[in-house]
Amino acid sequence: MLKERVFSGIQPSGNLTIGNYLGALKNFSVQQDLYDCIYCVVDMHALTAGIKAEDLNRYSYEILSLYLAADLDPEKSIIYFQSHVPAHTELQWILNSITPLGQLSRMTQYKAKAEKHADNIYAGLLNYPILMAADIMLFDAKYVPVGDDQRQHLEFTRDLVEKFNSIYGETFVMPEMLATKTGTRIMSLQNPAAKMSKSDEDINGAIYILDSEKDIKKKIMRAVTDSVGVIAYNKDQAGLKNLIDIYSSFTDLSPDDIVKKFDNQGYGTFKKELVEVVVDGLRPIQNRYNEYMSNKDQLEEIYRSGAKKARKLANAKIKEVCDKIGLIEL
Ligand code: AQP
Repeated sequence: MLKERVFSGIQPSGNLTIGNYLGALKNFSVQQDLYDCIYCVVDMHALTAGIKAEDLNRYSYEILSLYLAADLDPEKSIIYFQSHVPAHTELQWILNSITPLGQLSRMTQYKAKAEKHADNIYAGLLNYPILMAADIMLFDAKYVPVGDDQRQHLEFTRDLVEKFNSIYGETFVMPEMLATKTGTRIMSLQNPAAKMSKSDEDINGAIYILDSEKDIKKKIMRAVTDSVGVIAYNKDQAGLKNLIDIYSSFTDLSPDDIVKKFDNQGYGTFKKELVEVVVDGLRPIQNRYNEYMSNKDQLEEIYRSGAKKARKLANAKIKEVCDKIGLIEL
């Protein structure tokens, strides 16, 4: 029986955080044994962040290496760079034409980023969700393993699937979110009301996957908590709740187990143990990452072969779409 398809991607717009790891990457390798998986480095998305050319290039290699270090296996999954498969942007253009502008402008991520950079908002930022929808629809992905922060974009994709199918006839598979237990939304260590992001200007708000032990310790010990002074898991102690979520995601202990474990202990003791949990959790991936980064030939072989497989699938889908919308076949 054919396995159901999974598609996911991470944009090379900065150093990956433990939010990216716990919300997305950590689950990728588990899924590759259960599903037919496609994991993309969505480099075209990163252009919407106004990134410098040398940074885009470096982060792209870094993310590919992190995929492999997180146990993604090119023999089991298709791993490639989005820009190597032009069908992504081709489908995006087609979907542009059935996307209501009002819906795009109401997207939370767009509003948050537009507010941050009010002086230079580009069309790419607004159109980002359409490209994401095209990524998913191009491969008829049934499941999309993304963090909770991307839930709205997935709903948007579902709307486009429904709309296209109702105008042109059954063409695309309706995708669903493949949710994770915890780690679905890791928040900034400095502002628990904002999600932890790789492009956050406050580097103390994020723990990066490649951070040194010293930096991880510094950031966790300085993380914002509260003056209640009791270890508990509730939304009124949002900073602490976030730290418990991080602990839980790395250890698979439930938040309740963690609260019990640290009953009657201070925040300092909890934070010190959290440092160990995070450092131990990241060490294997950090070690393997260095091995992959030092072998660019191997990386090239992997992304070339991935692009070839992805193009074959994507081109067949684009052909079907063009036919449905009335474009003349060459
Ligand atoms: N804080 C988070 N908690 C849980 N999951 C998260 N993800 C991102 N941040 C968190 C998940 O990581 C995957 C990759 O996302 P992306 O790079 O394509 O875009 P993003 O969601 O916009 O990630 P960032 O880190 O916030 O990037 P920037 O700062 O460039 O916008 C997704 O599956 C996402 O859910």
